[in-house]
Amino acid sequence: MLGVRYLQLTLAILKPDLISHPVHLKLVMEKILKENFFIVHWKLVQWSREDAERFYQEHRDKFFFQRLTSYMSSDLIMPMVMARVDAIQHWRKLMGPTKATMAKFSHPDSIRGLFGITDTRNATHGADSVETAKREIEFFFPEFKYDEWLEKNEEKIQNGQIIYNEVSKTHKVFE
Ligand code: FUP
Repeated sequence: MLGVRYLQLTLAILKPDLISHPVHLKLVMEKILKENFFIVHWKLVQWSREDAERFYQEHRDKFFFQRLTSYMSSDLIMPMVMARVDAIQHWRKLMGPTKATMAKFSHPDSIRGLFGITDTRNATHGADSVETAKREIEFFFPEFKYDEWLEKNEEKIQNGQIIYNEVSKTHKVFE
């Protein structure tokens, strides 16, 4: 396929408070499906402190770095690869502003506005560019080939050859 891509992939993380709250988790998963994201891969991971520090290294000089890496390695997290038209920006819009304490007032219907607890415990993460999405997908799913996946599946998805599997909670592309 030549020219502009129809689909984009992004990397989301559902953070510990969301994973440990089944009702909130279910609502977020429903929101993801309602907003026409395709769930390509997900897994549950418990990070070591070092994993969290490596992932968030761009923030190592920020005042919240210790708090952030301690929180993100405190319990299970759920990284997800999701596909959609304009996936990166759309997921960020759905999440709302980083600072959940503000989001509660400015974007009360956003995921962070609804389920964020503090500016650190802010429910979800989302890649902010294609480059970051590729790097972050590689971080969690090193076997996943970003460009190859789009190349192989984009046209099939456009033709409707995709189905959501309620058991695996992922979408499957079929022939
Ligand atoms: P975002 O891209 O919206 O996740 O925002 P940032 O990359 O700026 O921040 C990454 C993470 O740092 C946030 F998700 C939570 C944490 N953080 C804080 O703990 N306090 C802050 O004031 C800002 C960010």
